[in-house]
Amino acid sequence: MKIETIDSTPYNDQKPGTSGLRKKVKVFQQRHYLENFVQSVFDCLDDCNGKTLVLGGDGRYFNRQAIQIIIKIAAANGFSCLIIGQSGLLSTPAASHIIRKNQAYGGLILSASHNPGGADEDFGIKYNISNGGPAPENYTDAVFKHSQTITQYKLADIPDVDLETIADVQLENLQIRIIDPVSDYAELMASIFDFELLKNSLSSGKISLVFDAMHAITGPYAKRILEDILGAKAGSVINGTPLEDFGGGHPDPNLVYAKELAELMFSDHAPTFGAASDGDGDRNMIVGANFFVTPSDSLAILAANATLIPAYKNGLSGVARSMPTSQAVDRVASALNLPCFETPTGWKFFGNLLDADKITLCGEESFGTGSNHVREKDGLWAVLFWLNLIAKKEQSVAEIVQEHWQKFGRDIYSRHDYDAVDSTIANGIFDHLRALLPTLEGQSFGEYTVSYADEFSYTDSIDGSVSSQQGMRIGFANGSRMVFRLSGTGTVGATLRIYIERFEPDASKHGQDAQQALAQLIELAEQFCQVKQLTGRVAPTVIT
Ligand code: VG1
Ligand code: CO
Repeated sequence: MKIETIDSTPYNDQKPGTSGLRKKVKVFQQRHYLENFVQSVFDCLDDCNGKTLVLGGDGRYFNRQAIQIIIKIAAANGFSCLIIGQSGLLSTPAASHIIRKNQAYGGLILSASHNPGGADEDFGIKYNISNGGPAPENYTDAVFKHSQTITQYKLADIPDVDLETIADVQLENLQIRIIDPVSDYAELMASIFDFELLKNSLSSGKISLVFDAMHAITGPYAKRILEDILGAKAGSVINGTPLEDFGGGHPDPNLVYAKELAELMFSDHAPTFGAASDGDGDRNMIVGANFFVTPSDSLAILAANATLIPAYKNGLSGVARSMPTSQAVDRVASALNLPCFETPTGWKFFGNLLDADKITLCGEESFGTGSNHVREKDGLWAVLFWLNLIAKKEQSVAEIVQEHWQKFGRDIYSRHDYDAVDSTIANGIFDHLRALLPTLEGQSFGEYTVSYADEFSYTDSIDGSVSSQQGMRIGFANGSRMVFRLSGTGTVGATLRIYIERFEPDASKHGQDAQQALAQLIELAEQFCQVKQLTGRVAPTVIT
């Protein structure tokens, strides 16, 4: 195999964020841009020789071209086996599983997840390590550093690979395996959940469902598992064909962007269960008939009921949530006497805890939940978990949630996002907050007395690594909390996220609308950060 060494010039903006490197497609299409980053990833690994690499993406614009380029760079860097999803497709959780199942050295996942796709939209790339999970920060920091000085990359002189045909192809020392992207993952799901029970409930129509794949990667997965294997009515999966531009939408599973599903679920002909997934299939939205489940509650409910699921019947070793996620799961952990960890935002922080079996379940407020079955959050897994619970408990989504609140109290929760804020203004807001926090402790604002105000820093209990500046948090004496963070996945300006929660033990008040119940805290958050005043906006871009 002829290997060429190509001279290149470095870029200074290849810093991976919360989940990989995300930029506009046009940025990725610059000369040597993708090549530099991929070579930097490989240069920062110990030795790629003779190793296996998994490759796939969410099917967005530039996915196929990028895969052909990466194949040539991987071949030139000595990988001996490339496992690639047919048509270049792999959902993020499926990629994680395939890395683990094949004991691959790692994988490159091509996705910008919930960011829109298309020639003028976003592309992304992320390296996952041999446990199947996102590379830790010390590695991504090293890649960034290397990318700023890289001067050349290697390219194998081989023809483009046929990604459409499932086959094993041998190119001299390199084996290329084009695999069915769904079958291994479907098998894994069958090993976790009670598929017989699910078949009975779904094929009989006892549970009716609509799954909105939002024209992203989960379409083929949901169709195969929910319709073909479990017998849900044909057409239960909507927007099920992956499109390069996701049909022009945001593949972000919330009530704003999954509009078609939201309208159906809040109508008088709503099915028993509704769900949606994001661009790369790692996140989920759960909706019952006329009832929305907050992701933080979803995590707590899965933890509280886990022993009803075959794979978790012996109980959980522990649970974890990201810092801005509500404290609902903490209440479950304390009732079940389980360890409970609080990590920074982003799945990479759960990896060590899962590997060390300190936790079995974990999740984030941003519609991500997962378990030790892979090292990524997993949208369809959460959907199957809920379906399994509904079938087993013979209750509706609303009944399950309300019963949970009665037992544990309700953590009323909301996140307000301000997208595309001018970066100077956003930085100003955080400088101001940083100065304000130390002055707040002990101060009272109406019924809210500040008991702590700090900037979250995390020390990994397994490897001792420290991640600082992970968001500002203000806690109140009555258990309420607010958190301010800047997003690490946006590609335009800065996205400011404000997370607000209040605990309500009184069951007679559990029916409240979250925005109303949180109104005072929302006002207080504005008083602290002044985002509306400084940006001239009247409302958040998205409220979840
Ligand atoms: C967001 C979410 C975070 C999630 C991340 C990646 O990050 O808040 O919880 O892990 O997206 O998810 P940020 O930095 O924008 O707040 V995904 O589905 O985009 O891979
Ligand atoms: Co995602």
